Amino acid sequence: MKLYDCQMAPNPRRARIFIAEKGLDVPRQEVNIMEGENLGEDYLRVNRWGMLPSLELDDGTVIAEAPCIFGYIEALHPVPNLLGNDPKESAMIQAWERFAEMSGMQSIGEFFRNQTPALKDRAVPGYKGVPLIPELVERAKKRAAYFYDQIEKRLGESEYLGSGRFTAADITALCAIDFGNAVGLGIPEGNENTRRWYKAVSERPSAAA
Ligand SMILES: N[C@@H](CCC(=O)N[C@@H](CS)C(=O)NCC(=O)O)C(=O)O
Repeated sequence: MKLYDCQMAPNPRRARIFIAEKGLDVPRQEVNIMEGENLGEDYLRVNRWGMLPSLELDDGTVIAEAPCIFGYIEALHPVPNLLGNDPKESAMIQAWERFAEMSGMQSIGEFFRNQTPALKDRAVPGYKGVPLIPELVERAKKRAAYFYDQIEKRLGESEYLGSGRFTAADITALCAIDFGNAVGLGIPEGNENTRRWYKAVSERPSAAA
């Protein structure tokens, strides 16, 4: 197995943390997104969507999309469980994991990309020719505020996001929030449930991945 990775990008980190939680050692190959290496011929032969992370299996099969990588690894290495022990828990973890990506990761990505000149014709991940729309920066702030508000409420009723224990939902939310911290869209003042949770998940050894 090989993980196509980009050390500074938040979505590949989801896969790295998941792999670390499983105690696995998977070789990695760095792909430089800021320099557009992911849109070059070599990487497009690996992943036609030009996205990271990708997990290449020994038979050459390539699995794209972090949640699909999670599912594959969990099926092979079920312990420790990160995707749910029964249908209800699995569904809740999946719902919060998807929310963390689609509301958290994507709004923070929209905020970052639409004001970053280095990505001027790459406002959407995975391809070129999409111009920045500066007005989207303000909209992204509202989307991110909604994300932070929702997880604050959820973490007031549950110790972790998807379940009462650490799971894949927490991994994706942590990666989204650290991306937010890096670009100036971190946890709002007063969101104490989120801060309590953030401290706990950040202290796990896997967070260094
Ligand atoms: N839904 C995807 C999101 C992956 C994604 O957006 N990855 C970003 C890096 S954080 C990427 O590949 N960007 C390519 C680009 O900016 O061209 C997943 O779950 O893996």
